[in-house]
Amino acid sequence: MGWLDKLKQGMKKTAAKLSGVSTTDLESLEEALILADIGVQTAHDLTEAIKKEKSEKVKEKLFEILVQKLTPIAKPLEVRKSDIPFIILMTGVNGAGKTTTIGKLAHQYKSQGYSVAMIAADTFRAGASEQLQRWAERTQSPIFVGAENEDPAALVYKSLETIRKNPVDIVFIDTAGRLQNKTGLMQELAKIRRIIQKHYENAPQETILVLDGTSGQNILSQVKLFKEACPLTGLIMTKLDGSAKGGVLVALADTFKLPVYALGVGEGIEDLNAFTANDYVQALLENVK
Ligand SMILES: Nc1nc2c(ncn2[C@@H]2O[C@H](COP(=O)(O)OP(=O)(O)OP(=O)(O)O)[C@@H](O)[C@H]2O)c(=O)[nH]1
Ligand SMILES: [Mg+2]
Repeated sequence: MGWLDKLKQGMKKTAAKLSGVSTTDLESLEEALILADIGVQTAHDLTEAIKKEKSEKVKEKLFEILVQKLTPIAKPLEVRKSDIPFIILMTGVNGAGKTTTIGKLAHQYKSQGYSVAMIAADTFRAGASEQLQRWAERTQSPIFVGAENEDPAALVYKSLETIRKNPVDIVFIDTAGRLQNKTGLMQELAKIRRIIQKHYENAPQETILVLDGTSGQNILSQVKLFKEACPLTGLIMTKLDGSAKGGVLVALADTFKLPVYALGVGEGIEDLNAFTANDYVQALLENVK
């Protein structure tokens, strides 16, 4: 199955929120857009813009506006060869898909010929390191694992010391899940970031917030609070399959200017792809007439 079909399949539940809706009935369209988690204001703005459309081509207009909105945040995650080791710090709330996404990305980069290492800086949850270890084995990537409850920042420091002597192209740092309102844990994240900078001034090149696509509007608060604690460079949204709230990406584009690098539509190693506005909007509006 190609990516677009996979995305359409994955976004079925979100698209279902817009099924049976006709672009000629703007009131029900606005309602359906809200139900798909696009956000109240955004849904309103969209229908207002469509009202102004004089031609019959209302769906095309809706398509065009959405693509225009999303294009600025649809950016690929580019590894800059001049900036190696390219360090990618993964953050997010519990269960968002951080560890799985590292596995999927490592797989992609390995197949492009990059060397990859992983640091399991989730030293608190039992089984967290083992989970990353399985992805390291699958992708044949070296991995740094700490002792139980070891200070994650200390582990990161030690690991980067070794990486300095044995350079790799890309380093993924997996961190423990943390709720955005837990100040202590957010400070820990900032500390990990500072520790990385003791080794490499320009690092981490990427600090990615992984978002669970089933969380709906709560995602907006996650982005806001993580961003305050630790500068983010981009977002990845997982679990678009199984989510009926996939429209929240549009709300993200309206609220923050952060790039969205990739979308996850399943648990498998191949179930992650770069986010492109066109494919996403096509999947979203699949059932709109
Ligand atoms: N359906 C689906 N499941 C996913 C996706 N991404 C991750 N998962 C599943 O979500 C669950 C949690 O994923 P993890 O990668 O462990 O999430 P995490 O953010 O590392 O979790 P913590 O370390 O506990 O905070 C696992 O069962 C994954 O297989 C996705 O895109 N779609
Ligand atoms: Mg994890």
